[in-house]
Amino acid sequence: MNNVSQSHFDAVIIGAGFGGMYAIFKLRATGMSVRAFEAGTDVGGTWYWNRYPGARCDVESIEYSYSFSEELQQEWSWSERYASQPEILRYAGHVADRFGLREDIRFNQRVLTAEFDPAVNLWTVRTDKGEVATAQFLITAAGCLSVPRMPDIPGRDDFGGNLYHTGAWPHEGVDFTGRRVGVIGTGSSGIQVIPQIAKAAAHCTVFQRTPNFSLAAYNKPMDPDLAREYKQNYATHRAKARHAAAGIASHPTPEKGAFDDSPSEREKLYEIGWNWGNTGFTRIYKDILSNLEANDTMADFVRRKIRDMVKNPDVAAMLTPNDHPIGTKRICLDTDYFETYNRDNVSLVDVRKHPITSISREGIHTDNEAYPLDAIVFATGYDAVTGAILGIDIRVKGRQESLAEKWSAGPRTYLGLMTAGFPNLFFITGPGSPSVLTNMISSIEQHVEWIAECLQYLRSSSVHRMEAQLNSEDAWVTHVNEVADTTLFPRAASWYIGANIPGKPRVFLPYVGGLGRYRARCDEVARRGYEGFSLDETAA
Ligand code: NA7
Repeated sequence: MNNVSQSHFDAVIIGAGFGGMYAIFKLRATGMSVRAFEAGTDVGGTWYWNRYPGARCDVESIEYSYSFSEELQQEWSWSERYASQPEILRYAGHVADRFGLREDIRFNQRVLTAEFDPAVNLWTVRTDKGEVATAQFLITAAGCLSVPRMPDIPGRDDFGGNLYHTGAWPHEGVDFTGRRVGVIGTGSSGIQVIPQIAKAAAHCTVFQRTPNFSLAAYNKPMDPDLAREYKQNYATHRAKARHAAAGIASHPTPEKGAFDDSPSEREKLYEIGWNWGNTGFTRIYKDILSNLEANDTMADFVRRKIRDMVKNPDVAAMLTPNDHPIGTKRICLDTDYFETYNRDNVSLVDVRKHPITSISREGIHTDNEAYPLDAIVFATGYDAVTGAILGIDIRVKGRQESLAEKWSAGPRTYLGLMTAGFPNLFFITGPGSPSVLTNMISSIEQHVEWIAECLQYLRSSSVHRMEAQLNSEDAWVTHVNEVADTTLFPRAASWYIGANIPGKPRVFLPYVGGLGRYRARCDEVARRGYEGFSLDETAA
């Protein structure tokens, strides 16, 4: 089969990360033939590419795993509270082996184009290796954080040392011993990689544009009692996660607002929350992400923690976030991040004050200084949520606009699952769905299960073509924005809103209403015979 250059399937899946893998499993289980294309040489998606030292999940490992197989969740054991990238990649490989997923995946093939022919109700997908596949259904599982972004700094490619991006890390690893390393970016990736680089390098210079809120993860070996308890009660924990806002069972569902407690009671709760070491910290009170004054009480608490951890008060001030409410950029979880700035071999450069002007053969230049370097690490993020989808030329025969053209002012979807005018095309964790605001695996499972059920319904009712209706799409886009506007999220210039990419439309990309509420809506739509979608029974 490996040499076949054209073939037909019920569904083609783009990507073999956690979304694509589960889609293969689930659709196959319903009797469909599938073919997945994956640009990497193995499964794992984001966890395949992000091999930088310190890469670790910010959802507790016990929850960051598939729930669809009782045998799988009983037999797999995590070694740490927060799993490291190598362990998550081993888990992905284990799942692929256990369910024989690799036989339906073409690795090392990047999908370049996909075209739907309405005359025959078929998608034709072409890859960079010349393989062509046709399918009635096309499912993108290309990842929300899978297109690394390296800013175009003048002279970048003239640099005489090595350039790295955290999201495309060399598989053989990098030895920073004795080297002068510059790191650009202090988002989750920068905050994880900087302490690791600092331990090895002769000197680590961090180029920071925006300081971020980060909580100590208090990572540790897996507590055997917790693991045992989870395995005994997985059904209960998973059910809770499925209906939780972030798809995480351990997150609190607070009833009180921050001002329902006295300042000292708040302080006590924040201290407990801090020592918990979990992103659920921002859910201690129900109004942290919607009321700026409430948010300030929590932000101030974390700012004080930063001042306590960083010995040099000037450096502490530079590291203190003050341009966005806490939680409105993805909150980071770290191991020794702030303490790393107490090391003699680490220095911090404020590039908002003194912007990077160029990179030369020798190193990085700001408007007031030159920093000679042997290596530069870009921890500068991704073209998030839409980048991977729009990296593929997606078209419908006879329709003038490509998907990229349709979305030129921002993505438009109905439920984040489909977009009007592009029949039989489904997005897993697409824009307009909770995706990156949740435990991705919870969101992936919800989408894959909804899509698999939908495809079964279409087949059993002889529907050959399905697409989102324009008016339901318009209403959903309005709803996504309205819900975002009831929160503090739009106040941050974050990748959630496309602000990290010059020229990217500023549209709030994920659905902030919570996974539980979103799931109920999707289920209701299905129960009503896929309300808001057009179902066409005409056979091609
Ligand atoms: P992020 O969160 O997008 O962070 C990127 C960082 O890089 C952020 O600090 C940016 O500063 C900085 N950046 C980007 N471009 C530049 C330039 N040109 N100059 C200086 N600094 C720059 O990406 P991550 O990989 O850390 O995390 C992505 C997600 O992965 C994370 O949220 C988790 O969900 C996992 P800025 O804030 O834009 O001023």
